[in-house]
Amino acid sequence: MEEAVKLFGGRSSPFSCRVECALKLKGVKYEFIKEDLSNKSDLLLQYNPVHKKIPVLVHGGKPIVESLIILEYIDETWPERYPILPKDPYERSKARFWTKFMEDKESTFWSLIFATGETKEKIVNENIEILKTLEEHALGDKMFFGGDDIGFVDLAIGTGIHWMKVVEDIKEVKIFETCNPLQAWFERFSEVPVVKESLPSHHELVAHYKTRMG
Ligand SMILES: N[C@@H](CCC(=O)N[C@@H](CS)C(=O)NCC(=O)O)C(=O)O
Repeated sequence: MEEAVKLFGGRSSPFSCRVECALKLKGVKYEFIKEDLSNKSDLLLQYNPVHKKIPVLVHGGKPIVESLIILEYIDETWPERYPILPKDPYERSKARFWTKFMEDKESTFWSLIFATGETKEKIVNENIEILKTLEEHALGDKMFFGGDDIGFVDLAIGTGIHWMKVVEDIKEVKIFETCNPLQAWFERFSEVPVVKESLPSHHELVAHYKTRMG
């Protein structure tokens, strides 16, 4: 008998969204448990006592935390279905490098939310530099970061960029627009059926963050 899979997540979280995409790509049936982050459930605190964050994947009663670690767990647990990480060790190491690169730069992106004036301008330029680096060194002329199909890096970066476009709108800045190859890649990424059905709408997210940012 298959062990139950539960995802403690939230519709407005890019980290939760990338896990949902991975589960759908693998065709894994799961129960989605929406967490209210302003009133976290006892189960969430029990399953993720260190960071107290979503997403948490619970498989057969055992919790796995941190979205990128969850993606690797999903790939290793259902290896016979859609491959998320490349099989080749060298290609795997490159995929891990780029997801780590983006993870290390996450604070540069989120710091834009409360930035103003010159600081805002500086952070915009830093984000453009990050995207240009991705374009030049990771994407090149490939269809997807994963090659002909989406994989680990696409899921990590694509969900991040969907949210970046929301922050761009709210802060009235242009980051993504200056990166043509990445824009074309994002259009292809967001048209992949599993991604299309999992990403919350841009307008929904703008409304959500506007309320939170006052
Ligand atoms: N590095 C974590 C980040 C997860 C994260 O930041 N989750 C946010 C929602 S988008 C959260 O649960 N925040 C609640 C809190 O910080 O109290 C991952 O990749 O899973």
